[in-house]
Amino acid sequence: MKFKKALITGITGQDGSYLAEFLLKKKYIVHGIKRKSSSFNTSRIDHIYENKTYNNKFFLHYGDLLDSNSLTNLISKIQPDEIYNFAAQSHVGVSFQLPNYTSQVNSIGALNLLHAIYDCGLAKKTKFYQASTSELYGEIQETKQSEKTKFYPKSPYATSKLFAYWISKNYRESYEMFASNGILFNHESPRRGETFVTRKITLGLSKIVYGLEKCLYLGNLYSLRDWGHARDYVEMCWKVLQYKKPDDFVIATEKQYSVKFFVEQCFKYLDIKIKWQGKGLKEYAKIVHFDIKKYPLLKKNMKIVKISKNYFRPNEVNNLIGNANKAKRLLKWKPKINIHQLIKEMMDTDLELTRKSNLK
Ligand code: NAP
Ligand code: G4F
Repeated sequence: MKFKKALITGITGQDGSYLAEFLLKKKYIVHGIKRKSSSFNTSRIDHIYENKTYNNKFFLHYGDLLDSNSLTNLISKIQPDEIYNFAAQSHVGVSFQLPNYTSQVNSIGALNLLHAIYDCGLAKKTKFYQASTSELYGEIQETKQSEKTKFYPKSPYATSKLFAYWISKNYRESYEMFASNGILFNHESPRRGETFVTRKITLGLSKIVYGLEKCLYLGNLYSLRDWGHARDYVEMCWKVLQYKKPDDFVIATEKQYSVKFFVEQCFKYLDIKIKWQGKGLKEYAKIVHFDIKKYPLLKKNMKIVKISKNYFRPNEVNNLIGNANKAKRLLKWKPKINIHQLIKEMMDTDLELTRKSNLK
């Protein structure tokens, strides 16, 4: 039996790790590109590498989206059936400080990959998935954003992803390449990077509960996002490449919540009552009720969430919510995990992680 071969860039990231698990379960041979770093960057995939079931099915290679030689060499050697381009400088806030680097990796990186496929003579064989983003909508032009909504990127990250979106379409149209964009709205998980807001909240509150930190500092509490679960969404990335033709799909839960709501739901899950006071940069949440036996290190009236201007961006995307009708209709998909299940999984994992690290 001939197994399909997939190549994943960004395999060490949140989505790359879930997609690798998903494809291995589907009997793919999975190759991943990891970049050279001065410390270990494979913690999200070590469990796969160490799993004997996946001996000779899971391979990691050094490479970098900015090193086109590495990409051409790998693609010509592996001859993948599918490539998932997840690699990126993916932090919107950081992209304002690293605009040039972000643009290189996210824009030219995607082009390097597409052109490597073309140069290897695989334009008609290898399907290409581009990790596009709801950040493309930025200053929204429609209440719910679909594949037809006009883009208005508001950060170096979003503009770099706009290039990647269009260059993927361009290679599709110019060389008949199967190149598709998944326009994914925010998706989170216990594997989310620690500086993205949801993970920052679940990890931050866990550390406070265990006495390792005293306060959680956040930026814009009023920003609205459509949050799904990464494990749910990688199945969609795969479905996008199984569709009968290359196309672009919005993937979203179609539900929207504020950062403040996310914080409140985490406290609710922990069974700690808080009260918000103040406005603007002076807004804060204080603890008004909790079980001292359960949380011996907390104190009543303790200011547990404060606002810091450091976490505001020069240009904010205030309001995102997707319209995923096309994906539901053509790919027969709907999200399985709601925000409360997501919060439960993230809080439970971070509480356990913090408890264990506190024992060391
Ligand atoms: P992530 O956790 O930040 O992972 C990014 C991955 O890219 C990491 O494996 C990182 O390697 C790798 N990478 C960065 N620069 C690279 C380079 N120059 N060459 C090769 N690899 C490089 O991101 P994610 O949340 O999994 O998201 C996956 C993709 O979807 C990204 O392209 C992101 O922009 C896009 N996206 C994400 C969301 C979301 O809500 N998560 C929504 C829409 C679109 P290291 O581990 O070494 O840092
Ligand atoms: O968690 P975030 O940093 O995610 P953001 O900016 O929406 O970007 C993520 O989703 C995109 C899809 O729409 C991806 F393309 C992108 O790669 C990334 O995965 O911030 C969410 C919201 C923002 O409005 C931010 O201003 O939370 C607000 N926020 C408030 N306080 C904060 C904080 N964000 C961060 N990171 N840290 C804070 O302290």
